Amino acid sequence: MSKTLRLIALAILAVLPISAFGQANPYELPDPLRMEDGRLVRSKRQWIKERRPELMEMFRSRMFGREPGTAPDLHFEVLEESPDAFGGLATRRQVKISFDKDENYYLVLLMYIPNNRKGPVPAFLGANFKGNHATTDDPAVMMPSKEKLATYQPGYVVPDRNANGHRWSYEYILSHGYAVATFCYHDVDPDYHDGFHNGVHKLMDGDNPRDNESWGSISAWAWGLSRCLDYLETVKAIDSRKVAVIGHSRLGKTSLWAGATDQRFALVISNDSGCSGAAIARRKHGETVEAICRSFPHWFCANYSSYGGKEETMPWDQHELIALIAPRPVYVASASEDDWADPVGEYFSLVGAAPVYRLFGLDGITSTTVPEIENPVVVGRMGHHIRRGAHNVLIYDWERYVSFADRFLK
Ligand code: GTR
Repeated sequence: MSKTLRLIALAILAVLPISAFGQANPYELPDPLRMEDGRLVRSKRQWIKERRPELMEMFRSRMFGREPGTAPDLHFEVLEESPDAFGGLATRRQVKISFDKDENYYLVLLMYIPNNRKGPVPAFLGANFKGNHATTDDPAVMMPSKEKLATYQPGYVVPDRNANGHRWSYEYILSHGYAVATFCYHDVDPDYHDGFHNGVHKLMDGDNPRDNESWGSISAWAWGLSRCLDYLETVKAIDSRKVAVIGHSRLGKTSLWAGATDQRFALVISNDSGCSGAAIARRKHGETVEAICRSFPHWFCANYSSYGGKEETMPWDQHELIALIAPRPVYVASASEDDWADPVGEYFSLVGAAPVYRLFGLDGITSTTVPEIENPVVVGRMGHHIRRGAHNVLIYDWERYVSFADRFLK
């Protein structure tokens, strides 16, 4: 079957009997291996030198915006460290990662490093929603400072300690030999639309006027993940060539974009990233481009909203965001009740990216039958599961991520 026919077949199958997840718009995916000038990509070299940069340009100019280079004065200060975390399982370290000389712009990274290690260990890195203190009941984790809180959305209410602890299975991760690091995403760019005067946009853009391709918040959070990786590169206990970047929901969109923009990330995990993350936009199932741009215009560059209701005119689709991770391992997870994120569309972005992995001589997920709930699938460097239940990150998800990472990072 020709490539075009295969893509059409995939499109038709994709709207067939997966009634549990509802119906979707019929669609035809752009071929990730077709250059804008019509040429077909035939080699790894051509992908790396020509097609990948073309796609990066597409995502930058039309979706996430153009991220700047590194911070003007990146420096690190260990604020606290103790080897006694979780009854001696891990060393906790809290680090201020500052972006400017005067330390007006910084994030606080919370790290746990397993004590039982022989050499440098691989790590998971991901941003969190509610603050480091909300990821655990560890009482030594610092609350956000008053000074930091003053930069968050007016009226922001500090979540309770451990409010999101169920999302961070620290002891499980650590006991499997991984370090784990996280920061609150508001530290990098508070998640509300104030015209980009807050967060690192202000620092990095200065007085430069914004245009339709200027970076949005997802791009800023991804930039923050890269600055954390800069720090991890200085930590002897961590093998910085083995850092998996992970995120849930809007932060799953962010981990995918971080994996695309920063190829130092060795493995990329999208947990329920949905619309503008792993989900195929053309399916228009659950959240659409129009809906997301209406609710969260600040997440993207201004150009993105012009595709609202016109997804079929997008010169790309989200399988090409997955393809930008190739040849590195990528995992896409969904939850059965998370219809808003379109689990079927999330699955098909893996299938749509598989031809690019193939170009690297790697197997990928190619079955056009969406796997059953809680029937995880790993093929080559692609992993997938649909957890039973709602939009969340739970131990079931972490168990799959750790076992997937074991294949590549151990
Ligand atoms: C929803 C949004 C989704 C997803 C989610 C989240 O309101 O529509 O795209 O990002 O928020 O981040 O929890």
